[in-house]
Amino acid sequence: SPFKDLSESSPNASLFTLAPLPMDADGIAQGFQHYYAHTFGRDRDCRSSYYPYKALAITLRDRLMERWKRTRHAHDQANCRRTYYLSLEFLMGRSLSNALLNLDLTDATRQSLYQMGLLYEEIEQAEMDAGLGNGGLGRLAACFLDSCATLQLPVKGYGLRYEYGMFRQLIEDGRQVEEPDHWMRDGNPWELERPEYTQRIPFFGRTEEYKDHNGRSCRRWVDTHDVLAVPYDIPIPGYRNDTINTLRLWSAAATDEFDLGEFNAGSYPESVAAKNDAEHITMVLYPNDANECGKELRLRQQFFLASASIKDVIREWVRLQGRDFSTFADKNCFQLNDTHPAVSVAELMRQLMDDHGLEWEAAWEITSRTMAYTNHTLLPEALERWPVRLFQQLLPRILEIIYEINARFLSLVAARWPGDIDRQRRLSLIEEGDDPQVRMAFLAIVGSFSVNGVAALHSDLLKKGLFRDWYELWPEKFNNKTNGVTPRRWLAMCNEPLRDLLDETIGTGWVCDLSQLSRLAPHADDAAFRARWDDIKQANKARLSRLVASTCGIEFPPEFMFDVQVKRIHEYKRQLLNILHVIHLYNRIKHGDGDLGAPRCVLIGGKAAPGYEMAKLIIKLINNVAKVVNADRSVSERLRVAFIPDYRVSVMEILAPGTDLSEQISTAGKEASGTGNMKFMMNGAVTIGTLDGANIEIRERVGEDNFFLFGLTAEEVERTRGNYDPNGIIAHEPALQEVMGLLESGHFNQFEKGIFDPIINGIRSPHDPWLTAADFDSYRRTQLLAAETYKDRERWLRMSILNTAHSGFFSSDRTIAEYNRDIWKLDTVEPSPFGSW
Ligand code: B1H
Repeated sequence: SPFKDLSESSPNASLFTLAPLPMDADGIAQGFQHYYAHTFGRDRDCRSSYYPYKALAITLRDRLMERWKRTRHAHDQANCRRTYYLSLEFLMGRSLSNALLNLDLTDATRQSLYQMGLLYEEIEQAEMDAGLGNGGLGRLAACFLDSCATLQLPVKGYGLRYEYGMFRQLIEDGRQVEEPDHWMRDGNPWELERPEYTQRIPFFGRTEEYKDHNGRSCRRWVDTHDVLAVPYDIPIPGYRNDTINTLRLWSAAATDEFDLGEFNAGSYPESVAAKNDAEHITMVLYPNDANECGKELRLRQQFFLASASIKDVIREWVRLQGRDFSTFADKNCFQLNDTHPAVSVAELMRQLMDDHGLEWEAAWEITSRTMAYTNHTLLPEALERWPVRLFQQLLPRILEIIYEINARFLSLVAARWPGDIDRQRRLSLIEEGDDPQVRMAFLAIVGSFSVNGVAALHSDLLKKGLFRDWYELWPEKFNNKTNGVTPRRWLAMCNEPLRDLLDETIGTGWVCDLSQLSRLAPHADDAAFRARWDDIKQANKARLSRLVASTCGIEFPPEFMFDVQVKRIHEYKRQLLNILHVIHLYNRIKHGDGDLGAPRCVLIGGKAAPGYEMAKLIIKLINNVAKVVNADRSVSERLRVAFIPDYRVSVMEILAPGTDLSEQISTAGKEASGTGNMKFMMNGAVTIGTLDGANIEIRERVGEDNFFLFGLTAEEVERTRGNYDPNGIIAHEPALQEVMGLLESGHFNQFEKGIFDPIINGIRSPHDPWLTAADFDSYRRTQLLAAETYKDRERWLRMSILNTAHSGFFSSDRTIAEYNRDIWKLDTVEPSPFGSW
């Protein structure tokens, strides 16, 4: 192995007596020029922005590196309790601007680049988004890492290093076309390969009984096909505090063993090529937001993450503490980001018993005091279940352990509710039937000491609905942690003009204590302050407008109201309701109705899962409506519509600051929380929304006068089920009837006859679970109110300021402080001083 220890005589010590790197413009320029000219060999003829980006990234990584080692050293020294955030998704976006902001190097870097004749704004654009997530759940993980580092909590993220992230979305003839996102093709300057910490992950094979050296009978997993897990570390900088935490991403690689049979039969190339299979595990992110896919490769990914991460944690444990696991649960906590890594419950049991010789009871005591589970959705189609036969084949030892967990658990249920067979069936980890399934959420609950939802309403609905039996059994496990977003990326970084105004008005403390934004509230009554607020919003709208012009070819006049809905395309999120309202406005304008409030630009963006036909059809409808509206001169002076392709983190950084009206219009009870709603609010957008997810808490904080509420409540939605009559509603509401008339006449698909029939039938179906027709009228009226309010400039500016002022609660710093207070119970750790290791 190339990783053996150096001999004792090696001059190791002097390697680490480096002076800290300079943190000023000259120092940055020096580092930059060195990498640009010497490492990448660029000269005058090179015009590409990619090499300046890479040279700058490595210059910064050097400065992260020294702090990173100091943080790691401090964690080891403190022998502190730690948390591991296990997630199949980390939607990091770009890292350059974030590193600059958190290291306080933004101004120095701009200046030194400028002196070298380069524009930072251009170089920044060369970085590809790290799109290793679908949407809210993945971006939440990224915000949480930022907050943990900023709060100096010893938390490490564990995920997968997908070669291909979230697909790139093109729009061709109004339809979504997917392209692979080979985001690492030109390298990733932020990662550090750690081959010395490679792990072996078992798959397939069989289990057998054997006697250990004490004559005790044990079980083991044999004849496995192993895959290597190679870790790559990404630095996670805290905000100006010298703490750098770690995100460790696993990459799959083949072992160096050959199938000797094939090898000896002379098929050397074939047997080497067969190794490809192993590397496929981390090839691609599954693009199914809130939708379970049930593919074997996905289960492989889940076990690969769980097994490699747990092995890594146990390796560190043994290095620092030896083989005594008696205090393991006091020092370690795994937070499961939904059920995707839930197989960790059984895998930790397996490693403790099979690899480290613990008895069942001791292993279970540790596991069930170590795991904590966050649920992110109530949608039945997103609840993970895996066929028992798949487990049997791929992970036979894990299935055995799940059966044993279930048997012991069901006897507990039988003791508590004697004879209640139906309850045992309801609570069983195994769903019986022709093709029995493992219920992953139940495995996560049994094995965890904490179960939380992601907004107040969602956590409540979990207790009353989906997990009702479990709540009755273990009420003390259940808690709520309302989501948040990081104010560094989502305010300080993406909205520089507003950041400067905030600094000037209330000081700089808000960046790490967002509740201080409340001190803005009195300024809402100050006309001069409102004028400055207005200027900033207009500048941000102009920037958004340039983006829309360049990506969609449509002009958005900044004096119009900017009405934005960006999120994954899903029926429950009701982009359809939005576009029906657009059709309604179009219809009113065509009929010469002048009473529509302010003119508006409607922007919609988001990706549809590639196999989700209805979602793809909704994209097509949006684009077709946009085409008709924008082409009609008599309409486009009042209304414009665009679909922004390839919506992603770096696009939201431009959209959130430039938005006036934030669309959060899901069917009540369906959106667990939402987090885009919080980003818009922080940047001074006013929300039009239903009483769903975190919208409820947003409205509570900003006050009902500063929120445009419409639609049925979650309870009313439930009560409507079974006696819903959309056709009756349509017949009694002329506005909706006219909209349906236009749709049904083929007005938006003149040369594509019938293509929107599935949408029309959905709206008219008494079984439409999303109740689009039921909420239309309320939505239409509330939209009218918003457009009228927008015309009252001073009133609107007040609302905008108050939205920012009351958004402090939605900082992920607050969320993480609550996770820590109630679940993790970690102490903060300061990095060791320079040169102390
Ligand atoms: C959320 C998911 C999700 N909930 C399955 N569930 C996935 C489910 O690839 N998969 O199989 C991927 C993602 N994502 C979102 O989580 C909720 O819909 C939002 O309401 C919430 O804000 C977000 C963060 O909690």
